[in-house]
Amino acid sequence: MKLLFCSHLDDPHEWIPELKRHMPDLEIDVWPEVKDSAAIDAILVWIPPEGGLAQFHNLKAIQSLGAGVNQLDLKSLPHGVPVARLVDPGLTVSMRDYCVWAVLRHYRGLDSHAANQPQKKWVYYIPPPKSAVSVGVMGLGELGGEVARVATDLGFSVRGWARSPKTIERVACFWGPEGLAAFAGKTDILICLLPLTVETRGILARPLFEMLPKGARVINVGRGDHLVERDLLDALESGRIASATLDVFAREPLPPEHPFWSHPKITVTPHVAAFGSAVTAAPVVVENLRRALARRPLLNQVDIDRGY
Ligand code: NDP
Ligand code: OXD
Repeated sequence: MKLLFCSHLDDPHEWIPELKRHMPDLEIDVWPEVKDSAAIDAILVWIPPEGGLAQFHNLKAIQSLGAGVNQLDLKSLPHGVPVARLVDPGLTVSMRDYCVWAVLRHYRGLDSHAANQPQKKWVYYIPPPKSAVSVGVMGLGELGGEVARVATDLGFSVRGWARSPKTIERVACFWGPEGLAAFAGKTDILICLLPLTVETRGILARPLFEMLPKGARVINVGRGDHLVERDLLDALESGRIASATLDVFAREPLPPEHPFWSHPKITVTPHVAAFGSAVTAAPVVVENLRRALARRPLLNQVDIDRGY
């Protein structure tokens, strides 16, 4: 089995020993050093190399280095080659931690305390009981499902929204476009953990903001193109949305002149909500390489038509 590693973000020196530990006879080329493109059986990729993947005629699998796969431009990939998104226990833990941080920060009013400090203002703020605050998670997959579960463990009232019906203990589940208004109507802290697809692009926009209770908080850890930026700025201005924590942006890195950087109600983090680790992800990737060799369906295989 010959694998091509292709990423400008992930470190091959971290990945190669871990992959080989689980598959000692694995051969690995690191883009752009490809000796023979016809010899490549599988690719482990964040963003496809220049020229696309059609140059690899014998690909048996495309394994994404991201949980999201929109950056692969699914429709441009060689037809019939299975694609898997990354499900990595390490990635899930880091996303869970980030969302806990963002939710508790809003809930405990930590931004107000930080703003009061330079003015030496001693302002007592005791939040309402957690059970009176509702956390709404859009996307109840690998990451959103875990975030919803941890939010219930913290004591919040939790609701979730997905594409298909779901049952998660102590989580009020809603689904489909017809379930969106009921989901949003009682969501105080909204977390977007959707994949970016034709259906979800631009979903964080005025119609949804108007469904939320006035003063709701928005946390976007999905993709930048889920958000209609102008609508968020307007909603913050009117007070419909009280504040936003944004980890992902339509343009990354976020350009220096972008208004989000200096907006007092927006917290920007540079697409770091979750990070995978070769140590925790390699076993899953290697299992998929074995499956590809045996021409068996991959774990976490993407439905190309659905887009995730
Ligand atoms: P999954 O594929 O496991 O879950 C996706 C969830 O979204 C599913 O519950 C799915 O519903 C739901 N969904 C998809 N389309 C719709 C729709 N049209 N309407 C309602 N619900 C929908 O993905 P993950 O949980 O692994 O990852 C989610 C996203 O998180 C990634 O695609 C990526 O964009 C983002 N991400 C961001 C990171 C960061 O650092 N900021 C890191 C990693 C991921 P159903 O269950 O019914 O199929
Ligand atoms: C991912 C990401 O999709 O890091 O994994 O955004």
